[in-house]
Amino acid sequence: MDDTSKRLFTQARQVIPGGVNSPVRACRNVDSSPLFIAKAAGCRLTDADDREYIDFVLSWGAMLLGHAEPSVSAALRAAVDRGTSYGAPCRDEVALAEEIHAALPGVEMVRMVNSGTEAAMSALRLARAVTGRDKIVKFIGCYHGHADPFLAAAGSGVSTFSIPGTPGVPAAVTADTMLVPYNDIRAAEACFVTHGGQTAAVIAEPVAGNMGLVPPVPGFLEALRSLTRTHGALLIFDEVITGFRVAYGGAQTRFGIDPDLTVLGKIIGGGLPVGAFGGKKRYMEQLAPEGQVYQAGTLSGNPLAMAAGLATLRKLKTLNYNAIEERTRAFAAELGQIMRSRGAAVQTPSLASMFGIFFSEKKIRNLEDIKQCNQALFTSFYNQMRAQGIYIAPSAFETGMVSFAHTDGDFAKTLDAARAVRF
Ligand code: KE4
Repeated sequence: MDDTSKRLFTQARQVIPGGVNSPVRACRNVDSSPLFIAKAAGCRLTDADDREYIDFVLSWGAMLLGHAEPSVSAALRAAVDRGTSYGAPCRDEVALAEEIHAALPGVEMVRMVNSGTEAAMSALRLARAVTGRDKIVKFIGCYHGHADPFLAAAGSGVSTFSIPGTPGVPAAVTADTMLVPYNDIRAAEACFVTHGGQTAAVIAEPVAGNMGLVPPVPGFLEALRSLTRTHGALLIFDEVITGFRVAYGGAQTRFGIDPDLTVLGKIIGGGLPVGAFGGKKRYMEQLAPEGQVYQAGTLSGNPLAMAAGLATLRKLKTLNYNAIEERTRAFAAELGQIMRSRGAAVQTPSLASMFGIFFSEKKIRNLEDIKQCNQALFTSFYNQMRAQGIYIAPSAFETGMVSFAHTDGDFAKTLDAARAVRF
């Protein structure tokens, strides 16, 4: 069935570690192997064996419009004919920065980079420079990319492989990273009791998406804002997933919180490699060449990436976020009902166009809860759904993503596939 993918995977493993360029894609956590994708359009992927799948991964959230969206593809085709990289400023960098500021007013200035990792790493450096402090508070199960300071107990790939930290990261680097359970404001406060004067920042996914979908409990984000203000630390919102997804203005607009710094990625690149970090002008102006904090990148502000990102945001601005939220909610609720009617204890929370699938009796609040979930059931569900042409994330620690390209027919086909699953 997946002969070409299997052959390509064997070939890939000769020249690429694990046969993949990012660990979670290897599908090891669900006892499977990766499909090699030949093309994508709308919410559909076509693999190397010409089989089609309904895609609920969407390049880990980047493709909110769906794949090969016409206005994005047209913008990219036009941009290619103007050259692919200048290493100098271009008009679209300014336009995208202005578009981001207009959508997220708290982001007064923004610097483009090439990945979420680079954005989070740079935001942390800036926060440490601005405060003159070294320690940070990070939430267990949140993932901010693979820069050393964050790999103390990251979610996503590391959590999937249950590696608490990773070889190659010096203990001295993670010694300044204080880890607390997500949604546990008391634990975050305790960090400040012991290290308040040394803490540069609290970094959080305002809606956790790297341990499955875990929304903030009421008051959690507000408490982080007040705690950081009280102690002179910066609040960094990692909106790589939530930015332009949970609202056009991101989680900070949806929840009415004004972070000091914001990390962005995925959607703002329209599928091209883009990250960004931004925030209050008084902080951002401390970045070189204006200030002393060094940060740089050959391909930062790349014209193709800017064109794709701009076209994406301009299209998203015209779309109805309430409608996709309601469609995702109804779909996730019915998916959960179908699975429960077939004897599986499952939670299928949703928020905006994100949904979770947790094989658990209880509501999920943090990574510990998720580690109690039935991994075997998730693995079985994943493989039975993939065999029916439904492509969900190959890890219980990832989040389901819906695009504006998903139709009622796609949801119906997916729910029919769930009805055929044997638990
Ligand atoms: P990248 O360096 O992968 O562009 O972004 C890192 C990152 C930062 N912050 C958040 C909240 C993120 O979700 C991510 C990356 N997300 C994972 C999947 N949840 C990327 C998938 C992968 O590692 O292959």
